[in-house]
Amino acid sequence: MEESMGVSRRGFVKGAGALGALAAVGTTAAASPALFGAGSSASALPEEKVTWAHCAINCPGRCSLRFHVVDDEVTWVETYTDPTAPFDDPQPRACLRGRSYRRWLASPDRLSYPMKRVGKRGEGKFERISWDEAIDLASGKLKEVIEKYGNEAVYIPYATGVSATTARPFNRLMSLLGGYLGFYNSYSTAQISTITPYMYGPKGNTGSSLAAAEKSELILMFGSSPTETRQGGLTTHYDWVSLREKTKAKIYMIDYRLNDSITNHSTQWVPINPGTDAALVAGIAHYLIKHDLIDLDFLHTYCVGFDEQTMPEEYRGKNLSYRAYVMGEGYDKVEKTPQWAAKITGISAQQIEALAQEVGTAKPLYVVQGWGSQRRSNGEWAAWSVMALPCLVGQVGLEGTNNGTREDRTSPKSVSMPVGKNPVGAKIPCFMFTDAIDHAERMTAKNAGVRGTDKLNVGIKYMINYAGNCLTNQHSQINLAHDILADESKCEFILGIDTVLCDSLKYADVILPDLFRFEQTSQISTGSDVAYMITGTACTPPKFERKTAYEMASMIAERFGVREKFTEGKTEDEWIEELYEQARQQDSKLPTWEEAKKMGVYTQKHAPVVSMRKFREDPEANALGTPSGKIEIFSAKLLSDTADWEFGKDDTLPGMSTLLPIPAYFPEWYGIETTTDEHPLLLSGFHYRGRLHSSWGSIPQMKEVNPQEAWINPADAEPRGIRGGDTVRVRNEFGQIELLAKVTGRVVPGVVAVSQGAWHDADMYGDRVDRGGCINTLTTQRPSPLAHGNPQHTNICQVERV
Ligand SMILES: Nc1nc2c(c(=O)[nH]1)N[C@H]1C(S)=C(S)[C@@H](COP(=O)(O)OP(=O)(O)OC[C@H]3O[C@@H](n4cnc5c(=O)[nH]c(N)nc54)[C@H](O)[C@@H]3O)O[C@H]1N2
Ligand SMILES: Nc1nc2c(c(=O)[nH]1)N[C@H]1C(S)=C(S)[C@@H](COP(=O)(O)OP(=O)(O)OC[C@H]3O[C@@H](n4cnc5c(=O)[nH]c(N)nc54)[C@H](O)[C@@H]3O)O[C@H]1N2
Ligand SMILES: [Mo]
Repeated sequence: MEESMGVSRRGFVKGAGALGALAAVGTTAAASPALFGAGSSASALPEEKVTWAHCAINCPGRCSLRFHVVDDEVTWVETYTDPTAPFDDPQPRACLRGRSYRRWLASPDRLSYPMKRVGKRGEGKFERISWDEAIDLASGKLKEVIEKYGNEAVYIPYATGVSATTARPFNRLMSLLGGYLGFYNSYSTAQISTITPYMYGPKGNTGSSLAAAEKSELILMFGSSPTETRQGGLTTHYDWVSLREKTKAKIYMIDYRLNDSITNHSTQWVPINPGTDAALVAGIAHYLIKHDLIDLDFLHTYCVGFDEQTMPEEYRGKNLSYRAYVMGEGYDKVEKTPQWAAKITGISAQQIEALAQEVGTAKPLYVVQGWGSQRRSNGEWAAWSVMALPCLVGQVGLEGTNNGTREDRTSPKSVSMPVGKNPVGAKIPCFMFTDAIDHAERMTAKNAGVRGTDKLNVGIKYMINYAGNCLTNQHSQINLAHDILADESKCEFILGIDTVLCDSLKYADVILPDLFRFEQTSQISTGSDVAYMITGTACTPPKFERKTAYEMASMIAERFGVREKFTEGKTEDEWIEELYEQARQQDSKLPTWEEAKKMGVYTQKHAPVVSMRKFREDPEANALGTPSGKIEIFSAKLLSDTADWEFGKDDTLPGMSTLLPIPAYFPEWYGIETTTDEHPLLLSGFHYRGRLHSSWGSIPQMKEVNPQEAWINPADAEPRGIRGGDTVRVRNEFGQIELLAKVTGRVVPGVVAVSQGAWHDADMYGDRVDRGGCINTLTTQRPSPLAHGNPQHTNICQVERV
């Protein structure tokens, strides 16, 4: 790569080098044409170093980066582009975000020194302190909390800002110090990950590769936008684009937005009301049953619960099957005709019938879902319904099909630094940590999904928030989160570790300034249909007083006398190399460590996977891990697991006293059927191309090209006098946000779409109006019924011009 650079580019590098240096001391640099051509005399050129690196945030496309460095300053960032590589050798090229890392790396807002809080929590007032004082404060308070409350009072919140083989140093540290309250679930997939094992068992969880859809005749994609959420040159976005080039299949995209994955292609948009996928599937099922398009052989051989014949013994004769539900014989006794589904989904009955006819006749059929339809208050049942659809027509486990879950991804073998065994057994659903700060004494296994113990003994008193913005910005109901966090008698100490003062860090008592993964040795394995691994080295030595998280954890370990146990005598670089050698022992094809560092990007091609192929071939020899060994469209286990749980009456169908044991539809609590006069519109979120959650959300150039907007249909905008570009206020019972209006037919009527992850920007000791447009000012902390997951796309609102 270095060799391929011509003189003109070197000239540019020199000029930009001066800018890089400026940026590091706090001036935002803008490219100036006068700099081009500066220093054209070759002898004056300073030496340039180029290092490999990878994006380390929570995007599946952790793409390759190349850092160009002059005089220890990053002058520009590019991505892997090898013009000599064979055409069929895809490359993990970074998107705009990755390529703009220098704006973040050298941002004037970058954290550079340890700090302690001097204002109120959430006010954002801090004062520089020494490392010694910072580590003393953090360790001293940790000791005090452990002594006074026990280890269950320490918590490491869900956080996704760093991905690498050594990304969990604080969990390792806390395991050595007697443990911490654990969590289960993720904010990404709580609902679908919880329901899938009930249906498919732990073995049948993974989907087919997207490449497997090349051979399909019909592809249905629910709640997914690979172009936006899988950006980069070698992740699902790549697979999606190449699939559309190669396949002859007709593609339907079911979304309440005409998302970026549909634009510029003849893929057909099926505009659906949010939170109603289960109703669409029931409407399709009704048509399939009426027109004899159901694959009864498949349902009777491989599944449980479609009709009476395959109901578990003790549930027979009670009209509890899925068929009984669809035909109006069981549960709510309402026939799920396409007309019924049309009223709920907003899709016309004729279109539902036409779609059902195609679903019933096209073979192979590939049904896939993202996680948009499941991050909702009825998301477990939405995800389950989409998975049931291919089963109704027997399109599972065969060439060109999928089991209705998300597409499979592959990555090369990798081994992570052991976090050790956590001596504290108690776990909470990660979404319920604010409850565990506020009223742990009321949280039990039955009402809050507490695991490992019947009830919590003590509230969270100490948090280590490393690389996450989930205390406020990415959590829900920010105004309530603020009230809970601002009360220092509840959580007594918060240690924050980040690269910028994100909203969550404003609640920290001590802040430690981290180095990015490209400022240290780092390795990551990821991929989709093509797997790849990136090995990076430090672009520059640490600047200001920033340190690695491994060093920080080692310093705290030292204060507790467990440094040796923590490090095992190894530097982080030595750990990374040793872990890599362990991975190589499992896959001898991996290059040597030296080769890996030199090549930067290593790719592995895999043949497309068809999910559940073996089960289809021999369902007895390859029985699923469900109680019946079969696919469960009715789950008795779900009923028994939750028999003594407490839940709200609108957590299920009206009049029912249990959760639904079949993939049925019931209205969301804040849904299209439950809007109010005061809040007549549905408000739903989505993941935005311009940010990774809140990451990059403060970079001015990224904000300029990706403005924070409320998408609103002209039918809703006009009566409110709202025009595109107006500033609007979106409000509900939880708060108010202000942002720009995007008046567009790309969102269904009755629904306002706001991308999640914008930086919350409110005076929390003043009017609390969030002028950053962060949707979590308007989301609820009430968890979904079964998973206790985040229903962050489920909201209602009113919109008005400011
Ligand atoms: N650019 C970018 N990429 C990302 C992220 C990011 O923040 N920015 N985040 C990453 C992470 S951590 C994750 S977990 C994934 C998230 O990936 P997903 O959860 O799949 O992303 P979402 O944008 O929430 O939802 C996908 C699509 O579902 C649609 N949708 C929402 N609700 C419904 C519904 O009820 N029914 C239907 N049919 N469609 C619905 C949305 O409009 C959206 O187009 O993305 C990852 N990739
Ligand atoms: N309303 C709504 N809310 C959502 C979602 C939604 O769909 N809707 N999606 C949810 C999902 S799926 C997820 S995964 C969560 C994600 O929530 P978070 O995990 O909080 O993700 P980010 O907002 O990207 O925050 C990552 C933090 O890590 C920091 N960071 C980046 N690089 C480094 C580093 O090298 N070192 C350190 N120490 N810090 C670093 C960033 O500055 C940022 O503050 O959000 C959830 N929140
Ligand atoms: Mo996520």
